[in-house]
Amino acid sequence: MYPFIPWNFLGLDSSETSYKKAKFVIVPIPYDSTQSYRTGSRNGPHQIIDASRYVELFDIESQNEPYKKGIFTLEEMETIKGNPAKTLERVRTSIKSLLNDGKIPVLIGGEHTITFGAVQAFPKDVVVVVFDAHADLRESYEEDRLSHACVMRRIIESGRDVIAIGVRSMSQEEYNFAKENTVSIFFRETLKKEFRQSLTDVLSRIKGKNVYLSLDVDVFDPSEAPAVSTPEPDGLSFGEVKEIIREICYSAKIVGVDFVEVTPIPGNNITEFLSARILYKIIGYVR
Ligand SMILES: [Mn+2]
Repeated sequence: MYPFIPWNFLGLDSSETSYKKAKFVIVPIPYDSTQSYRTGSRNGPHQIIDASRYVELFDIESQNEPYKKGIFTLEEMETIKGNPAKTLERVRTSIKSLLNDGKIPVLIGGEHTITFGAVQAFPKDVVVVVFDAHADLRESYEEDRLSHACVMRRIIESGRDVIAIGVRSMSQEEYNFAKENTVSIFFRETLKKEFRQSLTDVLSRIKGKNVYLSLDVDVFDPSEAPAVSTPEPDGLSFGEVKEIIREICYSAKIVGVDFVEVTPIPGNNITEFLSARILYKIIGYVR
């Protein structure tokens, strides 16, 4: 037992957090190396965990305290800034060891590249549901195949299914690739016009399956989550994302989660608090 309250997600007392009893393990990965526009997502994990300490433990929607399912926070992972391949291998082996212990890993990034490392720790039948303003389907970006802008392409090539939600920006090359490979993309525009039908379609694809949830914070509207590298206008609201995630958690078996690309703006903590809130909602929804 710690002699003091350790720094952890939600600021839980040491008596309320143990690795052995935890269902969820928070994995902070302060990695950014290929981020292209505004950089600094390496500071995301620390800032999100800091914000989480001010999130109310009681959840009005479920009328209980979801942290009682058991949450343990790991120390920040040591990453290798200039070497995505080695960093991803480190992520993969860490996640693998958590899975061997029967845990649900909850990664906090860092840039989106880490998702590729994490997903490789899961069997090929896992469906990756990604919330993102971008398709991340490029063959390479700035001559780097392990750029954050290529992460979903690498995951598809690894033989895993990807469902992308909230996309509102992509290149011609990505559009063609998505068409040729029948990648399931639920565009922002479609979600706006046919929210109910889109949700039904998403659920029919993941029902009863093992799902890995990946959230790029830029899926949200920049007015709700400004601390992102590339603030694409016309994003999803907190309420919309929450509703889709809730229904996914109720229909599928969530085996892993990540939340990436928060790029803190000094003096503005809106995004970090929203991030902590949605992560706690997900922990509450997972069965
Ligand atoms: Mn993105």
